[in-house]
Amino acid sequence: MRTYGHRANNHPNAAARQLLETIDRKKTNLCVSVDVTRKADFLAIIDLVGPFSCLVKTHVDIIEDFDHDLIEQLQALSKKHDFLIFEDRKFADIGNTVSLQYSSGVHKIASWSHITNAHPVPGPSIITGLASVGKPLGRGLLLLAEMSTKGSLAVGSYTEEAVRMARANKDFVMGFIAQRRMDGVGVQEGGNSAEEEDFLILTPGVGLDVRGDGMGQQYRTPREVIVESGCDVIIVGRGIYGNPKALDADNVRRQAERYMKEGWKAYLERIGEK
Ligand code: S5P
Repeated sequence: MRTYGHRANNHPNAAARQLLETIDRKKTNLCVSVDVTRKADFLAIIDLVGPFSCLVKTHVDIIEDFDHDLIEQLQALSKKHDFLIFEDRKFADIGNTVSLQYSSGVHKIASWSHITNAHPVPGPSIITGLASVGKPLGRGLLLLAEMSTKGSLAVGSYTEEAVRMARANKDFVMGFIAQRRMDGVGVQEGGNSAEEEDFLILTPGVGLDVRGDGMGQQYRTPREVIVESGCDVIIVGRGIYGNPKALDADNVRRQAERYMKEGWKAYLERIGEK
């Protein structure tokens, strides 16, 4: 199993390279998902978890007092703590519509988010639409090949088609939101193996203390995700910041460090350097 550093040196996708370099430099494969509705809480949590993260995942459409200053502060924190930004927009429309949703509106996602994601449900045209905006900016796209939720429909041939769509668009698609490595998935008999592809696998549904949230979310441990399923980045939200109505700064910092250490320990085990 190759190291993050080795993969960074060889990756054809600029955003993937940047993420792998950040992981290698900071020795963390933790992405913190910050799903809170107040700008002040959002920025405070990111300032606390930034030192432990390679990537910060946002849902800016849930923030009640969103404004342009929030983006400026987010970008300043990204520089201060050396992490990338991933707006978890989950685009799912026709090419023309997603290109407008990605570039325009209140949020102007493409102008500040290094990475975003899309559901493959509309077919390859969703990648064409998003790439028309994101590729000239050096952005990267993740396809949702699987989901962490109970009863997800993103399984079987849907997942296989998602991987084929990615293979046909490697210049912009850098990897997947998925629950396991996708090497060889969807490769037809007699077809090329997945040898020269290196899709990054970013995996949500990660928690050390509980197995679910009562609303369909399912949690696995960093070890299950990184060692057993061969994923690259753990995405952790509530396991780190807890209840946003009762934020405890010391605990947020402690939990971020805890998940960072667990994620890195699992990676070292995977590459055989335990
Ligand atoms: O399959 C998925 C895909 C995503 S991007 N399952 C998920 O949970 N997510 C996102 O990861 C979800 O939108 C949320 O922002 C985060 C998980 O948050 P947590 O609080 O359950 O760790």
